[in-house]
Amino acid sequence: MRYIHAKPFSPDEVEDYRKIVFSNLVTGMRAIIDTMDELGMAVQPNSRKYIAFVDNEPSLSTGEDFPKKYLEALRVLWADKGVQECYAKRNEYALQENLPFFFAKLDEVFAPGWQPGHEDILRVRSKTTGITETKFQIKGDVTFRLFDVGGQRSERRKWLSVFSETNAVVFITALSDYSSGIVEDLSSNGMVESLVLFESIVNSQWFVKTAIILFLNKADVLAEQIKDPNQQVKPYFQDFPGKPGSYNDALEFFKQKHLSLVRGRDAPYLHVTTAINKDNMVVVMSAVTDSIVRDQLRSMAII
Ligand SMILES: Nc1nc2c(ncn2[C@@H]2O[C@H](COP(=O)(O)OP(=O)(O)OP(=O)(O)O)[C@@H](O)[C@H]2O)c(=O)[nH]1
Ligand SMILES: [Mg+2]
Repeated sequence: MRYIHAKPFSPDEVEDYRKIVFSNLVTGMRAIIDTMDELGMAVQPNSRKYIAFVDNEPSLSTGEDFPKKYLEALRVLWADKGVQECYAKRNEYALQENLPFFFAKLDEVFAPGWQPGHEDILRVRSKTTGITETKFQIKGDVTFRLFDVGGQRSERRKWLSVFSETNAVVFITALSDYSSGIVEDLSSNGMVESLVLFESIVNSQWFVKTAIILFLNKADVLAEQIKDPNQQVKPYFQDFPGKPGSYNDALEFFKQKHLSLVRGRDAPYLHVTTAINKDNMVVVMSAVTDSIVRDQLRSMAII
């Protein structure tokens, strides 16, 4: 949203993202190593000495480059056979998915003076806690106030505080979650969790008159994942009638799963999205703002 509406990030914000990239790399690697421990997997003997690095994540001070000794440690660990095998099972352990992106440019991010660009910031994983508000001026005269809330279970009790002033709700489901656990509880299926939550939001008394906009996001991840013989839809959703390996069938199935939960109200606006693809989001957000503005005018009986 910030990129689409040309609200540049301040130097402080860019600096915060830069630090989070380092943290994402170290924490991500630690999560893999911890998972390997649980699974009784081990890194190669040559990699072992580097584990202490990821166990002790240093906090960076402002302007401080990523510590050089971590470059070697992270490079060796990421290349480790056991680490790669464990990462390949990431859906079972809710491991973050931005690691290949940042590990592929390890030298670049460790270079002195490196700053994250747009593409990098879009890839940063930073859990939202609390509620943040951003204002956008749309098409000159309409002001949008966007409230971003966190999706994890512990965050949801805070949602109520913004419900009463809401004209539209954007609900985002990660399409790729059908085969994965969630961080809070690995035995829960991410897609089921999302569907249950969507059902309660879309049918909530709070939102009877509110436009609901459903994003089926991470379409790019679904397209890749569906090619993996170990991540077919059927083992997770017995009622899946589509062809194995078919992106379109999977997409249609998850669309219908969501829409079938809507009771006694207008169907939500639905968009298939890839949030890291700016061109895609420009088109989607333009459609979304149009529908919100139209709904508002209609409710004021202007059209
Ligand atoms: N490949 C891909 N990655 C995505 C897409 N959308 C989000 N991500 C990545 O998913 C990760 C999570 O993004 P966040 O914005 O932190 O997720 P969130 O839904 O706000 O999570 P909470 O704040 O905990 O509710 C980031 O690393 C993003 O780059 C997508 O469409 N495709
Ligand atoms: Mg968030």
